[in-house]
Amino acid sequence: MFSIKKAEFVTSCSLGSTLPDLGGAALIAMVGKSNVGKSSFINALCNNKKLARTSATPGKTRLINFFSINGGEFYLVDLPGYGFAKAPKSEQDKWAELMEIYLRSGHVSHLFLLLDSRHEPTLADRQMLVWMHYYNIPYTIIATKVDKLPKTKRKAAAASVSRAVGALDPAIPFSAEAKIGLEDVLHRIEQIVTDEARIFANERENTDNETPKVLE
Ligand SMILES: Nc1nc2c(ncn2[C@@H]2O[C@H](COP(=O)(O)OP(=O)(O)OP(=O)(O)O)[C@@H](O)[C@H]2O)c(=O)[nH]1
Ligand SMILES: [Mg+2]
Repeated sequence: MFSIKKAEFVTSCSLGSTLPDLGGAALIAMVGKSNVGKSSFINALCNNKKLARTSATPGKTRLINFFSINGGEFYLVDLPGYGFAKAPKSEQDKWAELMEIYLRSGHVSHLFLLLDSRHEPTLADRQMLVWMHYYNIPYTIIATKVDKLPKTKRKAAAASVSRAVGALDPAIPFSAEAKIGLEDVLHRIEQIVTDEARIFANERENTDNETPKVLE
């Protein structure tokens, strides 16, 4: 059974930073509204509450944070959230610029779009889906905080948020708090990592001399 045995922080990036060269390993990045539970999701998967910083106050994650899993088998990327209404406009513009440049960089293999299982997706959530389609990035939807819903409603809520945001497949019901959905997510990651290894083996010859990508 595929598992996460080791997780380590690698580096943080912002506008102007050079993206780390991770040698063709799969990069799985978390996107979603501020406070939806992206950093908690990473911590739950890695079984380490101190790996990514979390907070009850939205807007905690401000940089792109890279975590190496199983000594570089693949990477998890924690991204700042969107839709943080209290952030100044300049901050929101900076976020949008950083996100768009990062998603366009071709650095991401797969996105996990996190949606709160209790709420209707917002316009920004649907916009994110449009971006993922536009930049042709494969994605999986995760319905977070299902511990706050009765057991019998979780599956339907996951299907409902997914449909509402315009995705084809139902979301994976997840809770970092109650450790629900870990197996399903790990199974998904295993598929992504296996696919990526195959793609990388095919493309390696063409990318050997590629210069590092800068976020600008
Ligand atoms: N009940 C419950 N609370 C959760 C769960 N996951 C996260 N939270 C809480 O939601 C709040 C936000 O969690 P974060 O993981 O910091 O959210 P984030 O998406 O990284 O937020 P930003 O970094 O601001 O974009 C924290 O108070 C968490 O404890 C969950 O599965 N269940
Ligand atoms: Mg965060």
